[in-house]
Parts: sequence; C-alpha cells; structure tokens
Amino acid sequence: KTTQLSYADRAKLSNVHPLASKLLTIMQEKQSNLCVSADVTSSEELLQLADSLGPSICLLKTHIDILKDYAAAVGHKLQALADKHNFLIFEDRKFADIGNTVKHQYEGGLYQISSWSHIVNAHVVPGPGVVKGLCAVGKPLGRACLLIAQMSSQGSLACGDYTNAALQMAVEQSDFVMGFICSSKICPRPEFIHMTPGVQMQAGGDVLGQQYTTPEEVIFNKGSDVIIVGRGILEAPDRLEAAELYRKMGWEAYTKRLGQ
Ligand code: BMP
Repeated sequence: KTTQLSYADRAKLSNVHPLASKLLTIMQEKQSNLCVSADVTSSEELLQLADSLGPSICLLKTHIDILKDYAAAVGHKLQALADKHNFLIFEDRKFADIGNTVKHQYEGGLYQISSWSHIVNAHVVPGPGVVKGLCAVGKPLGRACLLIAQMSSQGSLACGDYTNAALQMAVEQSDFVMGFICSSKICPRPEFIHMTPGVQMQAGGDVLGQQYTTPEEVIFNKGSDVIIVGRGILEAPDRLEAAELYRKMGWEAYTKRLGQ
C-alpha cells in the first residue's frame, strides 16, 4: 500500500484525461475526495447547496431531471459556482441507449447537459456505441465520462463479466472515459478515477435496496478514490458540518492508504 501514487502524482501522468487531471488537482488542493450528491428538487435549494458546500467538495453530482422548476439559467449558475469554489459538476444521467440517441439526450432536449456538466456517466449495456455517441458531443467541449461498472444497490446485475466488460470499454475509449462508478477499485491503471456511491457514516441501507458502506471502507479497504454522499449530508441537521466531517473522514482514509 505504500507504493500508492498520490492524487497529485496521478494528475501529472502523461496519459491521464485532462479533466481527470483537473479533478485530481482539485482533490489535492482542497484536501477533498468528497462528491456531494445534491439530490434536491428545487433549483434554489440546489444552488444554495452548491454555494454553501462548494468549499468542502471536489465534485457536485446532480440529477437535473428531479428539479420541479428547472430553467436554463440553473446550468449556467451551477457553472459559475463551480468556478467560484473550484469544483467540477457531474450530471448523474446514466445514459443507456444507442450512440445516436444519447448524442441528442446529452446535447439537446430541455437540459442541454453537455453545455454545463463537466462529467456524465453511462451504462455499458448498449456496448461501445454509447460512449462513441457521448464522445462525439462531449470531446470537442473538453468533457469526460464515467462508466458504471458496479452499482451500490442490492441485487445489482453489474458484476463479474459485466464489470470486466466496462473496464475493457474504458481502456479502449480512454480519450473520453476518465473512470468508473464502482464499489471498489476495479482497474489498476492510475489514470482512471474510481467513484463510489452508497456511502454513509454507518453501514446499512434504505428500504429501496440502497446499501451503504463507510468512507474508511470505500477509500482505504476498497481502494476507491471519491466518496459520493447524498442523504448522509442532506438529511443531517447541519449540512455543512456533515460535509466537513465526510471530507475529513475521506481524506484521512486516503492518507492512511498512502501510508502517511
Ligand atoms: P444517497 O447517498 O442518498 O443514497 O444517494 C446516492 C446517490 O448516488 C443517488 O443520487 C443515486 O442516484 C446515486 N447512485 C447510487 O446510489 N448507486 C449507484 O450505484 C449509482 C448511483 O449513481
């Protein structure tokens, strides 16, 4: 474990995706491997959350289609907050269609995701065409994509050979794929970033199949890079205090992994 590269070392690798490099640099600078999952349904609350938790996070994850009052300005305001607080935006859209369809879903429609979100993700179930479609829109804009290799939910079918196929797809399209959504490190290549949802202070779950592990377990034992935390922070009495606690726990688990 002592031979682990730091986030800063990985940011400088020659074959790292520019956006992965940027994220790794932010993580190092802010001492944060925390991605907040901003699963709220009002635009005002989303923007307020991005502004107040911005200093604690490396990444803000959105589900833009759960907003009840979306307007085009939301995307641009999120971008301004990302600049102000030095974090990246990840729209958790989970594209899962043929290349031609996801191109439209990514660039057009109501949300015009490619215009404001640095990172998106995709299921690998359609095969490599889904990444090709996203890449056609996102690459010219300097965007990147994560592949969903594993899921946190109980009974997930994304395991075994499916996970390996996701890894293979990432390696083959590493000009646009910067990493994975996964429960543990699945790829030894240090240029890929592993991000893990289903994180809370205490292991457990919810009534709809979500399963939780702790920041320590995810970063130190499972070797992932980024913890994605939603309700662990959103349902806390003081969200900022909770975010800072998760940031510190995630960072301590990372420095422990480095052997520092
Ligand atoms: P929470 O911490 O409140 O359980 O939220 C987890 C977030 O991560 C949700 O936005 C969910 O859509 C997302 N997510 C997940 O929980 N498991 C996965 O495998 C992939 C996800 O994107």
